[in-house]
Amino acid sequence: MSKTVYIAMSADILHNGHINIIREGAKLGNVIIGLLSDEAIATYKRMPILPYETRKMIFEQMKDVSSVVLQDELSYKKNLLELKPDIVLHGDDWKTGIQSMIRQEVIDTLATYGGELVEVPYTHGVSCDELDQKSRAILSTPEVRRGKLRALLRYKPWVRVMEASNGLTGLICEHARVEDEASGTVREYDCMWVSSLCDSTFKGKPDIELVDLTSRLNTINEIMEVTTKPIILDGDTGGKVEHFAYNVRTLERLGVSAIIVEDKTGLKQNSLFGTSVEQVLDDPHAFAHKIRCGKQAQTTRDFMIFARLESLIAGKGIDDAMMRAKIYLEEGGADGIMIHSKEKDGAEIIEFMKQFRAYAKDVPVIFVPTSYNHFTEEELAEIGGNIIIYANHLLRSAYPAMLETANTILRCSRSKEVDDRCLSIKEVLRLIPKQ
Ligand code: SPV
Ligand code: MG
Repeated sequence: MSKTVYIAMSADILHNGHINIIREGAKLGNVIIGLLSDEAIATYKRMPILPYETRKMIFEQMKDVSSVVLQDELSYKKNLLELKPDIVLHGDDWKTGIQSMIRQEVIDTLATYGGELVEVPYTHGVSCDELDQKSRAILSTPEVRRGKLRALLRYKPWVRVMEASNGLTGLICEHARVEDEASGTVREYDCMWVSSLCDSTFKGKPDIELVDLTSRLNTINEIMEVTTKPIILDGDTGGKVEHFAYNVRTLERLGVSAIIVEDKTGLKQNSLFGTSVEQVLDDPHAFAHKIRCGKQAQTTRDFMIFARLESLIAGKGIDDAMMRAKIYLEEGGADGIMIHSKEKDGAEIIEFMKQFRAYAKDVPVIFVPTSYNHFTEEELAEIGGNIIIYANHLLRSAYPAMLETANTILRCSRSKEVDDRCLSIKEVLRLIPKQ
């Protein structure tokens, strides 16, 4: 009887390396492809371009493939114990690096029933990074980019978002990555937040809706030119209802995934001032009407409008926030809410979420934990957060570093003393890759 050969793959971009390994597998027996789910792929790299069902169909057409099964996590263990294949086949490139833990688990699992690991030489000349680079043009088209936030909400336990305020900070959001060897996964930012506070501050202006939409669109364009990740726009109050409907269409056309609008009126002040400045909340029904007009104006299913609740910022309490949340969702048709708070202990967020989750189990909720920053992402997700935004941390860390450099040069009448904490010119020149 033929042996069974298990090969796990994500194969979002199919290349000759995949074909080679399937061919090798077919020489050894009947090939079972353990095809990674979209969720599993999203945990270790970007979201797949092709959904699971499409990738499955492609493999099912291959003559060297006997069957395709779902592998819904990076770990092979569950499938191996269930299917007990005689052989697991893999390229020999996983002996070192973050995949080595997964390899060890495969070896240990195979040992429990006498299975065998066969490793074949990795197909050189195939660079996934290069293929990924080539696919960037597709990934950054408005159609593809726009739908990514909804997909992330489906696939990820929470969506991690970082502030991007220009091309350079956009590149940081795009490329920052930390490998977690223990789980064999890679951590990246999923999405970018175009903050009104940071966009204004980088321009030397106050955060009072003075930087107009045309200027904000320039920022978005700058970021889009060099990135592929989805964008959430901080839409301030959303402006006049009549303008909001137009602006939603513009954003949608550009490929922005979502806008968050806050329920304030009059001269908008940044929320982190709290009640030390006048924070005037809009009439809840008027604000719901604004959201409704935006929802009616949009032409795709992808685009999302989040209603940002400022009750806690304005000192109006949880009951007011709950009352407004219901109106914005039920009358306005908002796709989700953002609950904002500047309390350090996070107690009011926890209390609000208890009540909100009892009312709406699945509505996406956004947190901006600038003040209550001791919570980990896991803890925030546990409370009920779906999107976690680090709203201003690149700006806030860059400014003191730049100021210190400027002052040190003044003090020393030369730049030698700051050289150690500056990027070398060589690094600067290599920082921005040619497209
Ligand atoms: C922003 O980043 O501009 C925000 C979030 O609106 S906050 O500054 O916390 O109000
Ligand atoms: Mg803002």
